[in-house]
Amino acid sequence: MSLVLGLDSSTQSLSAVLLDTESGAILADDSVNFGNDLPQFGQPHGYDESGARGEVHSNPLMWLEALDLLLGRMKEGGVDFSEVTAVSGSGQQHGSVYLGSCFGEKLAQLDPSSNLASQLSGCLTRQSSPIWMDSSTGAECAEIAAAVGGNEVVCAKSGSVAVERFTGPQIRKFAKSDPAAYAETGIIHLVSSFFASIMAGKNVAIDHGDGAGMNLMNLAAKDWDADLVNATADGLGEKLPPCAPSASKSGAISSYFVTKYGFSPTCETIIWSGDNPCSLIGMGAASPGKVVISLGTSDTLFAAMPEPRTDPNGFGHVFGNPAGGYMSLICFKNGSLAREAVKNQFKLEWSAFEKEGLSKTLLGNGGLMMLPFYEPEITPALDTGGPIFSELGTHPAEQVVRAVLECQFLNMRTHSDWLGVDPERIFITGGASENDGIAQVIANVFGVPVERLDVPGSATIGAGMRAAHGMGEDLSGLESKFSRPKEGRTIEPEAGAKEVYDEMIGDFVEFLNRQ
Ligand code: XUL
Repeated sequence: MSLVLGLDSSTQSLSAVLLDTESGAILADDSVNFGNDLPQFGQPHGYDESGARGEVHSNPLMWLEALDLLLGRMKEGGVDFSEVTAVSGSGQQHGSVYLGSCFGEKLAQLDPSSNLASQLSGCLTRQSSPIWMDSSTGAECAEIAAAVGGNEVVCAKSGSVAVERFTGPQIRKFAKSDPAAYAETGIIHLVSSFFASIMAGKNVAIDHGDGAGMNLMNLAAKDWDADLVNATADGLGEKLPPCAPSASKSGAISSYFVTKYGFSPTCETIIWSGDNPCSLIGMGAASPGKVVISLGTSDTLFAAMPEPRTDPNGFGHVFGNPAGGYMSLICFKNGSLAREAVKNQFKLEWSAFEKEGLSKTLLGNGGLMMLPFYEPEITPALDTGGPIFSELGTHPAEQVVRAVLECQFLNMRTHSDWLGVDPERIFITGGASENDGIAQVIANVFGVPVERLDVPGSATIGAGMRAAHGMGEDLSGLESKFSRPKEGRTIEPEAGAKEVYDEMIGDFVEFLNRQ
């Protein structure tokens, strides 16, 4: 038996899986939902909903409280952590945590008779953490781009144009709006490296997968880019942890976890990565050839890339692939956000959502299209939300359901063209991937079969697989154990669908460009 633990700190929850990498068994899994389990923080969906002008921040103390709650609950439930050989994790990408220089010392002396949040709260130099949903840094993006010679330069260096939710522009905004607190900040972590540091009991590196989502890392050099760092904020070079390959070991687990939860003092920690790079691993898509669509709060489309190729329109990103090389990623903010808005508008259940919308309407929805952006969108960049229909008037539930789904995936198809990949199959993951109706629309719009994997959460599983990979286990062996398609759940495109959507996509792009 060889046990590894994978953790995943996402927007709405912190989850864990315990994997036996010899047998391929998932021995335990559990999750703490920030809203339901930690209502005292007043962040029902994992972030402060009162932010103005596009600001979306979370409370990092809530994440720490969740870690103690999750491990305590698993231990009480009978999980024996003493056999775990390695731990790694996945963090929501781009979010950042601002800490004083005391953080490293505090980590080395954590008292297991108390909890993480109360012992580390004094280290925060910024009480809240901007997360990926934040869209408040338009001015800072423009300033960074101008300072280095334009967005083409930012994109060629970092793999993405300057992006509002990315960490560099977020850091610049903090340095401008609160220079005193910025000056007091000794180290800035990503969500991933913050948790990884807590597990290791010392400050640890940012991996190449998540580091590429900051507009600060030079993709070719896989290190901080001096021009981008200097353009972002004064003295930033001294406040960033180093960059390192995703499989790097960071030493034995902190004694806090040994005493409190029964981990072995020899349990190794592997640095964490971002949720999309971890999902790439969990989906078994570390080598080029598979396209993955993850259906979560946001929807993302990603694939491994042998060579970095950048999006000429500036919406797509290139990150480090935790297995080595690169991956592409395109993020659509109105994923479940839009599907839920329609579900709630017509008071539907998910099962009815599928039946209501898809069995009563025809492929192509009789020409009715919708811009399915209930909130400001990332791809394409739109500052205001609110759905727009191609035809005036009120539309019944079944037509709106079909419109939101067809147009979400037409939007995804048109904005992933630049990848130059013609997938033979698409692998889907995330909460909504269980819904056959949604999977059918994806198969129809892309004209290829859609597969689901037999895993409960690809980022969490991917984090566990990365822990084993960091200990020297072969990734392809791990993929054959943990990333297997679910039997009998393949969805084939319906007859005639490809022709309908090949024709409709031109009309959709025209409709989009008219707005
Ligand atoms: C990717 C992105 C989101 C977050 C969600 O660039 O912003 O997918 O990673 O946690």
